[in-house]
Amino acid sequence: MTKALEGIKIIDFTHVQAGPACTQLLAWYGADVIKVERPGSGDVTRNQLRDIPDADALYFTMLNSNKRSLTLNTKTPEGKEVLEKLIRTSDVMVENFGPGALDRMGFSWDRILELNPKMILASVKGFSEGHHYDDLKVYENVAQCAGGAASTTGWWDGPPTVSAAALGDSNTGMHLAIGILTALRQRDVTGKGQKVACSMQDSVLNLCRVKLRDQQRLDRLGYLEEYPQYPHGEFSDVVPRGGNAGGGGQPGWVLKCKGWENDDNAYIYFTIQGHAWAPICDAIGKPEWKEDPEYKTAAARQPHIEEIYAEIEKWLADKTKFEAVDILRKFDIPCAPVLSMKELAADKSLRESGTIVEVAHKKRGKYLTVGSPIKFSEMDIEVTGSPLLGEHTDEVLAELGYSDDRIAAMHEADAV
Ligand code: CAO
Repeated sequence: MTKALEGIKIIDFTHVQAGPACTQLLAWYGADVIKVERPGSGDVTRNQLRDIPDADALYFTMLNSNKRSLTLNTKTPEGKEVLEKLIRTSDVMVENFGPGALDRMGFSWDRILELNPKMILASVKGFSEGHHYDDLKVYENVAQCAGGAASTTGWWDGPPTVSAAALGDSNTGMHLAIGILTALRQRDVTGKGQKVACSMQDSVLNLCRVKLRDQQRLDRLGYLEEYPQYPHGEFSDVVPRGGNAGGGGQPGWVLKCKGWENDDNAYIYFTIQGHAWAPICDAIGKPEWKEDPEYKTAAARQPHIEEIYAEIEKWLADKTKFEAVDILRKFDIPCAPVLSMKELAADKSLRESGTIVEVAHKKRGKYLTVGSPIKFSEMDIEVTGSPLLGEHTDEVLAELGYSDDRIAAMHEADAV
């Protein structure tokens, strides 16, 4: 079976998480992704948070599968020459260096276009070009703070809180992947390359758009009916942090199940979907609430929402999170157990679907990684181990037409 992106050659000039997450996705779908790394050290994540001495860290292996690794010192004349050849023969170059680094290296957009007018140059930066912070270097949590996630996450009486989900890094990489595929499609029509840029702030904000919705509602109404602050608490003039409240039109909360005293994740998320009120009453043994005017409508329930959650928790007290979900699913109630990473790693369905896969690595042995979250009916996705530093250097140089002697000389000069 052919892969959708077979024949697309990508210079992967990325590091840490945002860029590598993007190029890994494209590699899964068949692109030839050549990761360009500094000789000797490579992507900084190879060494960060190591769990096995002398073996690439999971931080690296889980973001760089299905790629080839080429070491290249692009600040040497030989390194620049190799990069130029790569640019001439590739379709896409992806980078997430600090602002201005590519220009300082001698590869401005104008120069890249001169080398290859069909090139798609895809960049991640912390802030978009022209933004008053566009000179800043940015990591995940910085982006979550700048993009509105932190100010709207956590508890109202606590500080702004960042999410464990990589909203700044991997999320921006996913946005960039969409941009690259869009530019490739446009190039099919126009024959021209282009620059594609994603900022981490913008990508976080894109996922926080419901909070911008809420800011405008708050400006108009002075309250937000789905937040825990309503109707008994106070609102200021900014969107508050809402704890675990449902962010849509359905109230919801994380509720304790049997064993919560000793298990940090013995909880379910329970959603009170408006039209499922009758089944909820049946499921939790409160049939009398179905027609009670104090509970019958969403508006009537809101002032009692804490009491309703407390009642559901009483019902949950003798049920594990899995038992509870097995009962509630029969009533069509949107809910799920709160799953720990340990539970997810062992989850049979996730293994069967290829969402969690075990792959082999030359030094580490086997490790778990997250496979493609996108499934295709006409394409199998095989996740392979990440490359060792420089594993494919000679192979790529030979493909570019370099002789064995020239390759040996480049090694000698520490250019590769
Ligand atoms: N050969 C020679 N030099 C190389 C090289 C290579 N193969 N690869 C990188 N370099 C050089 C760059 O040219 C740059 O040199 P100068 O600063 O002298 O021009 C230098 O290495 C490092 O660049 P950097 O600014 O990207 O690195 P940093 O560690 O200081 O910053 C980060 C890291 C992530 C904060 C910054 O890259 C950044 O802000 N990136 C954009 C936003 C982003 O993607 N952040 C998310 C990272 S995931 O959490």
